[in-house]
Amino acid sequence: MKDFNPNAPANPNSGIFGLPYNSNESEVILIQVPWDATASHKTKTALAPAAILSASKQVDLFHYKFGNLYSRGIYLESINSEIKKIKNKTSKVSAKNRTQLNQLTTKLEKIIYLDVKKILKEGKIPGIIGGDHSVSLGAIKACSDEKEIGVLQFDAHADLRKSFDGIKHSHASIMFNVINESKIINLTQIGVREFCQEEFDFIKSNNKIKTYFDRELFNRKSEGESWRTISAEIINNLPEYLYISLDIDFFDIKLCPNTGTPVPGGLDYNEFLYFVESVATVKKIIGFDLVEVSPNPVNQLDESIGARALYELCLCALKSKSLNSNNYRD
Ligand SMILES: [Mn+2]
Repeated sequence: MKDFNPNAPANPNSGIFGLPYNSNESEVILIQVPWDATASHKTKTALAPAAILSASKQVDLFHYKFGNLYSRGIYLESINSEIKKIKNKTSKVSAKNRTQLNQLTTKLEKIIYLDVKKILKEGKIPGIIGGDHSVSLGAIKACSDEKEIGVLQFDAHADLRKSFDGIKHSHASIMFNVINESKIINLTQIGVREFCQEEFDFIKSNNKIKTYFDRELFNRKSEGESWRTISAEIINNLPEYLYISLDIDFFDIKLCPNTGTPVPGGLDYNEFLYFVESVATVKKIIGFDLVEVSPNPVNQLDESIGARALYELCLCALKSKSLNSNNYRD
């Protein structure tokens, strides 16, 4: 700890973002889930936690809006041995054996659920580093047991398919499963720009879901509405307690060229920062995840953007937790 200089390059033996804090000293606890068994395309999402950890050492700690909030501690747990076991088993299962794959993903969900539950019990903020988008389910279930939460999903896709390719817990069905299996009171989707009719009909028929399609956001901005006005409208309709799920493909493909299903469009990075920082000053973020980052060994762009977006989520969650003197667990 005494060697820590927040202005200097990260010590190679330091923790995530070059921070010196241990688990006891940290209010944000990150869990890594190197999992891509349900990804549609060949991606390297399972390699994301390690690549993000490595890229995180380059992130400057001082934050434009929140200063040195990192001093409240961010800690990355080592990979849960149970997750390693499931991953090993999965690698031996034929991709065609849907029954077995569904059983293993259900087991994984329970492990994540228990890990997140434990972090919440300690009054801390859990953050999940995926992995494909299916890793969110256990975390959201645990958070929705704790508080009446809404999920704020940043994603190019609606992820509301009833099942995808015979896989119940597919990345493409994550929010369908969240709606049906967790206790969330609201799902707000931002930036969605690829979806099927079944998903569109589901959005329109389910009053828990509010989707701000990418085209709608673009059109409103084009016709003169400010991002401030649009953000305020969205944020005013959110419940008090939130879980944020950030799929990296939410951003324009120039920021995540290696992700499994990139789609053109999406918000600018600064618009994202403006939005989540606004959320952090009026709502309480009790948990979050970053998913679908697919490392690119050539330019390391996806993991560098991912590390910065993750840092932003950590600080926004910390900021939101200190809104008043009460701990969010009341
Ligand atoms: Mn997604």
